[in-house]
Amino acid sequence: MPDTTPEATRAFRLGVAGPVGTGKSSLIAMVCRELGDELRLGVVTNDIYTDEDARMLRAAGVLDPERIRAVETGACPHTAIRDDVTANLLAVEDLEADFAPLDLVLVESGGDNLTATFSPALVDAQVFVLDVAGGGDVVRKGGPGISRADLLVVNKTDLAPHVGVDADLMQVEGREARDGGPVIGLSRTDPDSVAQLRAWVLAVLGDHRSGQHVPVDPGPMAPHSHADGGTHAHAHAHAHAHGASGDHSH
Ligand SMILES: Nc1nc2c(ncn2[C@@H]2O[C@H](COP(=O)(O)OP(=O)(O)O)[C@@H](O)[C@H]2O)c(=O)[nH]1
Ligand SMILES: [Mg+2]
Repeated sequence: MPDTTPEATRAFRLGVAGPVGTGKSSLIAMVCRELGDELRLGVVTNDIYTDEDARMLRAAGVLDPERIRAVETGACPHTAIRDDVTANLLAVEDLEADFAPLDLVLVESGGDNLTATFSPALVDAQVFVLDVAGGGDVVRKGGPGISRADLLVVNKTDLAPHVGVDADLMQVEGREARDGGPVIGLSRTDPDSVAQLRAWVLAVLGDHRSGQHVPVDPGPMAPHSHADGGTHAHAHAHAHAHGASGDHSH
């Protein structure tokens, strides 16, 4: 082990949150593919009872499988990224120690909830991922991740015409909800959008390294969805659709 200070081995930790199926694992695979040659990367996934996300990412072949670790969160994935981050911190620190020095560790949330956010004790910055298939009104329903994550991604813009959603309008509404904060409309089929994501990651990493990046807490799960019938119904529709499909590919 080289004699390095904790600072020297401390990677930039980037959380990726958002509802199940919006494309968090795919976005992480994309970042690994785009930046794996120039950055030393690690990934931590959070799943309720399995290591499905970690296995999907290992199978994608975008990163040395050893650099992808799974945390099994039990029933409450949002707790493991927000209220008791111990298991996640240990996984991140193990990765950083095993592969020191790392530049970037990506942490995928379990995605059980529209309003789950990461604690700033776990990540330095966070991306919140929505997709057009979740419905054009989901941005307006809001939540701390949508309004205050470091980046909002409106994913799968290629699907917009098929699901009758205006992806541009979703992005406009996202910027309004975020007081002009960054929003990227993303699709793996749109190289310009992939380049925008890549540039954003490099910019925030640069800010982190130069001490200009200030971690922001988006705030706890808002008194949002369970107080508000509309949002409540939406969140559960999402979960049920996923469960009913029997698709565990998230
Ligand atoms: N059409 C389309 N599908 C995508 C895109 N990104 C991801 N997906 C698909 O969305 C589904 C869920 O993706 P996944 O990354 O597992 O979502 P997660 O549950 O948020 O991690 C998978 O079938 C992906 O192939 C995209 O840009 N366009
Ligand atoms: Mg996933």
